[in-house]
Amino acid sequence: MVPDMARQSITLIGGGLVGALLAMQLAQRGFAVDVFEKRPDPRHAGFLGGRSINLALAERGLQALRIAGLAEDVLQRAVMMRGRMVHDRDGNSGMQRYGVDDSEVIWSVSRGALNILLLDAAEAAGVTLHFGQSLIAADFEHQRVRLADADGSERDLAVNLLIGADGAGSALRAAMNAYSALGERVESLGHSYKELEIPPAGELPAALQQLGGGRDQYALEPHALHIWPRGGYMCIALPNTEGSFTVTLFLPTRGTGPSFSALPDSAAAAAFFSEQFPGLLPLLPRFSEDYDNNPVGTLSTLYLDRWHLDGRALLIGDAAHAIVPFHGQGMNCGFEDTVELANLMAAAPDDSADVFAEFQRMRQPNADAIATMAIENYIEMRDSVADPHYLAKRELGALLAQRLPRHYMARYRLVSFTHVPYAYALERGRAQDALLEQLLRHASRVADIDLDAAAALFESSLPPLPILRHG
Ligand code: FAD
Ligand code: E0Q
Repeated sequence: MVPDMARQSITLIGGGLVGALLAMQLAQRGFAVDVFEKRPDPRHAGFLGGRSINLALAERGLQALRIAGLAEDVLQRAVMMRGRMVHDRDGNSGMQRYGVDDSEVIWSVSRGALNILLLDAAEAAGVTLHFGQSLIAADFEHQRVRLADADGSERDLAVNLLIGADGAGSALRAAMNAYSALGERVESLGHSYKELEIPPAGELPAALQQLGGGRDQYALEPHALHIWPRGGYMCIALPNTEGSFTVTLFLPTRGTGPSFSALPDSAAAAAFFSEQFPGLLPLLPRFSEDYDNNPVGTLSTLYLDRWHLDGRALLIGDAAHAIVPFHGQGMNCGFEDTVELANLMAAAPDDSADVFAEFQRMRQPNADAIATMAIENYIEMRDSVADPHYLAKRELGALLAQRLPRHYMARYRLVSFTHVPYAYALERGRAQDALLEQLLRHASRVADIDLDAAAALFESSLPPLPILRHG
């Protein structure tokens, strides 16, 4: 690059997970990047009032972090999860492995710690961060935005390229949509969530401290994502490095059965928990405070016809395609977005209209596919993980995966442990599922199935999988 050549300048709205990682990569590729983030600097202010919230990082997100040179740092602060531990009403639990071995695991990471790491990395790469700066309006005719600081005082700023990584409730999206309709559609799931916390075992009554099998300081098996599926609702728990777990209750927002509106306070909710989650409640010593103080979050899927306003403004991450969290892929998908966009921008730095259009062309079919799979995984999680037919399919799938690694790979594994496009995983998963159903129609027990015939059916019906192994 010519040293004194003016670098394209980019104004990024939102310094969350996707914004920070995108900013870093754009700076690495020579762009001048300013990030405006609504919240105060988490490195000084303390993150989210000190609540620890975590999320699952899988291969797609990890690959983006590798490309940015951050994977090692992140994994150092992550807890490995080998599978889901399913807890039934009677207090029995069983582990369902996610992959075939320990090369196929996912990672529980602290959202706050990850955000801080990404902000530090962005700054080190040359990004200028502005905290306590909320986008409140955009004038696309004159390429100006209006920002408000924490006291509400406002200022105008001239911008060149605008990118919105400001999350599901994106203010930039609202401004774009008001200027030129984006074809926005929000499908509410009708379910909401609330976070609770299982403290380290040492903080629980002595009688409960062996529940994790005496493992370290954890009250439950640390290397698992715990699920308490109950049909219309469920709880999950992900491990934190400090020995605690963050529990998330997913429940209908309103309705006559159990719902957040029917359980408005911790007194009502405690009675519900002691009936439906009797093994979990004793692990939640701060149940009442957590339930009464922590907010209820809503869950929906966002679809847009357009992610960009010609070459002037683009949406990325949740701002463009928020999904329900039941596959643990929202951040992973957003991280994949950042690599794609940074590469396209670097290849054609002066053609933002083409780059933004190409970005949407490449990513939207995949965002749509993971949106569909995330909703399907909810049904699977809350209803089926304990269902005999589902378990039989899993068992048959595992046998076929061993026997036919080039012709069968569970959809979960395609999504979580490979880089094949999400749209391919959805399509391949449908085709494989149809064959499994066909085989199980004639034999309800896996032991009754002729595996040679089953293998022949898969080989003759489906093309081989692409080369899947990552490095
Ligand atoms: P966000 O993380 O929402 O960041 C947006 C940023 O923009 C924030 O910092 C916000 O303060 C800022 N901002 C907002 N408005 C403005 C404004 N007007 N001006 C300036 N800044 C603004 N994904 C996974 O991959 N794995 C999981 O296990 C997982 N679990 C989840 C569990 C739950 C309960 C939920 C709700 C989501 C989960 N997700 C998970 C999804 C994941 O949280 C999101 O996909 C991810 O956070 C998207 O990142 P983002 O940067 O696009 O948006
Ligand atoms: C994962 C990892 C919030 C959340 C995050 C997740 C998962 C689930 C259920 C939920 C899906 C699974 N899953 O276990 O199949 O793999 O991230 Cl609810």
